[in-house]
Amino acid sequence: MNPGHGLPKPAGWAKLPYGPLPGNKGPAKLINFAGFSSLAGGNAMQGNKRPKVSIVIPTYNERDNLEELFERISRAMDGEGYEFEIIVVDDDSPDETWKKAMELAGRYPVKVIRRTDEKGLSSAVIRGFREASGDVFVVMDADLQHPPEKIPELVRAIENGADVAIASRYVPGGGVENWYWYRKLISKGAIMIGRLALPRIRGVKDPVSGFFALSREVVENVELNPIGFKILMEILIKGNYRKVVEVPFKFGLRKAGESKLGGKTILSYIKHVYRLMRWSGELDRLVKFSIVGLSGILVNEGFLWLFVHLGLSKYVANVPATELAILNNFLWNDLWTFRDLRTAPLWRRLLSFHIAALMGALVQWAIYVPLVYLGLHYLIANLIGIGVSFIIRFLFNRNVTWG
Ligand SMILES: Nc1nc2c(ncn2[C@@H]2O[C@H](COP(=O)(O)OP(=O)(O)OP(=O)(O)O)[C@@H](O)[C@H]2O)c(=O)[nH]1
Ligand SMILES: [Mg+2]
Repeated sequence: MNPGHGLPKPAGWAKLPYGPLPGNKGPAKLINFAGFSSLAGGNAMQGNKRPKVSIVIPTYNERDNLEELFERISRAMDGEGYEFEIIVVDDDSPDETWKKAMELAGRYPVKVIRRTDEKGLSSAVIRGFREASGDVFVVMDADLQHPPEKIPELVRAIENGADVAIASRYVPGGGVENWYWYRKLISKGAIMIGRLALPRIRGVKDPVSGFFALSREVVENVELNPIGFKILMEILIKGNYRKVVEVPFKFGLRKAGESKLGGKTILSYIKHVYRLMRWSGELDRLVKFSIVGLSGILVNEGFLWLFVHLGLSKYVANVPATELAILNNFLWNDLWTFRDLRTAPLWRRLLSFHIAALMGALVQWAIYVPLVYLGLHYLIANLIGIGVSFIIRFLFNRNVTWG
């Protein structure tokens, strides 16, 4: 490999040599890509020209993995004739990963960014994007759990028209090695929550993969939030893209060093999903859905009172009262909560809404009975049932009725 593997650098980069760069200035919370220099000639994928590839690798104490990592990347990329650069974003690792990367920069096309004033996986990747001069960005871990030999396949997918190509554990042919069943369960459960709560990523099987490629345009002029560690999810919610493909891969065992992402990750993930729900307007829908639900209680009670006063039996009167409440809720959700999502025919939306209501009632009952049997106060048991039923009804309606 020759070190002068000179990639044309974007304007802002012209003066910066390969090697360590000063840390990020200022604690900007949201990193804006407006400052990106556009590439001359526009999207390289439009012509026959092969794209240049910037491989962004966040590192923290990964010193012993770097040599094999760079060697395998270079072999894979050279084998396919891709021009590429490796961008290591290191958070001033105590094991001096940055130093090792600089040493290797003589043999491989490596830019090293040593950040001393900022930490965090997502912000490291975002920083890497800012320094990248390629047409296609690839993000991967340093610990060889992401096989570098997959990179050409991901880049090819972009060349063939995808905007984002994900190395996915959860499409046929993909998988994880040596994970305990509970780690698999947590991983899949977390993904399910994300896909249900954020309909834009509903079709993506592995939206939290740390190994993926994207064309530069996907994140150009997009404000990505550097908090959190699932940068792909952030990109999939906020990015400019149409087509996502998933390429199967086997998530291997870490080669050397130790894991940085431990137990705090679940809570941090839930917070991230919440932030993205807020950003994408899904949280607003949830609030509207709740308000409509409360109005339904009033309608239900009101009609129950009316029917009983008109002489209907108390045992029967709650049936039409409930149905009227369901119709009330449907109307307001259709006109307000999900106004922009009325694509299915009215009869299907109405039917689907009733199915959700029925499912909610069954779930509420199925939670109430055993909890009361186990000795919980019946009012509390009912409240838990209502809560779970509410979530199920919201998710079903959001993803099916107005999906
Ligand atoms: N720059 C930077 N890199 C980080 C940070 N945390 C983790 N990384 C890197 O991000 C990648 C993923 O972290 P890992 O610890 O391997 O996470 P993981 O793959 O989920 O966990 P294991 O399966 O145990 O390896 C690795 O290359 C880490 O070195 C961070 O705060 N800053
Ligand atoms: Mg790892």
